[in-house]
Amino acid sequence: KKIVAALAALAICAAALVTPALAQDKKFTIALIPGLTTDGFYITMRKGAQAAADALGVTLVFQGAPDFNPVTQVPVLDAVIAKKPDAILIAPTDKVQLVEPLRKAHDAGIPVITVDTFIGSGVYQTGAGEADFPLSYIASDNVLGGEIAARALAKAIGDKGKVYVSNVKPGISTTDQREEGFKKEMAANHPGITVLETQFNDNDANKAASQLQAVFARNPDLVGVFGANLFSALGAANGVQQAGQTGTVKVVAFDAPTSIVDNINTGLVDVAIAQHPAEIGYFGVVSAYAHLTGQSIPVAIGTGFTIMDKANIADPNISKYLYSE
Ligand code: T6T
Repeated sequence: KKIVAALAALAICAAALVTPALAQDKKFTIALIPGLTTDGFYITMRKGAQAAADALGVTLVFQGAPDFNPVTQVPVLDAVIAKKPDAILIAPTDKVQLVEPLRKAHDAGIPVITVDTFIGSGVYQTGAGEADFPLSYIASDNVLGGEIAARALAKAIGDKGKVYVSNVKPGISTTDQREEGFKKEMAANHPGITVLETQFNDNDANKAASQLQAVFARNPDLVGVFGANLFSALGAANGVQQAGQTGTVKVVAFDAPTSIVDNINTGLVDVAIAQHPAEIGYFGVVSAYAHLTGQSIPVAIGTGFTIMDKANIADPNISKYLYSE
């Protein structure tokens, strides 16, 4: 009897020793769904996410649509949910249209963290509203980014004249907030500046370029444009160049693809506001892993900006924030 009891005790001890080891051996799979796959911003985010995944022994799956559109993103999300990853990191392409599709993941017990963009109000885990179920929101402070852009453009144009915002489309949390911050700063502190009607380009740089030329044709006294994301900014800059207005119509660009360097050096773009997408990806994976291993995580993580201009773009501490291709 004693021997049996001793053996049982031993078995329990062995189990206690083995169980934690087994738990640690579980290899988690974390899915990262970008706004679109062919964008240096999300390519750089993936690199940061992969670095964290490698450090933690996590399998990272990167799956997205070729354009920034809920109609193409939702089927990708459905396919990811069907594979039952341990967690989903996603940049939702619309504040409202991704709520129900993401709730399916939540209802299936898959933790959701949003990166870059948010759903609902972006304030999660409050018990209020229909879209507060994601665990965390990891992103730039986009209202602040818009304010920074406004100050940079105001400085470039001597604080007076007509400008406009080249933007993607309404309903995207990031670009909506950048426009909001830009207009708020202009209205509060730059009375000499008139902000014309926003031009929406559907994330199509060619459309943004034609719009620049059309706005300039209607307003020959146009002095500046704020490109609220990578494609809006590149397109607006191309439009300025095609209109022969390099240096006369000032461009402030959100985002920092490698091609921005030439545009800054030739004076086509005055200032580029680089986000830190690798940081967003890294902390996205770390947060998901922390949650999966029983840690509590912050409901929001704010990542930084690097402001690039002609004076600092050659500095490696600045240029390291250019996006990967
Ligand atoms: O500006 C980024 C991202 O923050 C935004 O949500 C969508 O556009 C980009 O991916 C740049 O193309």
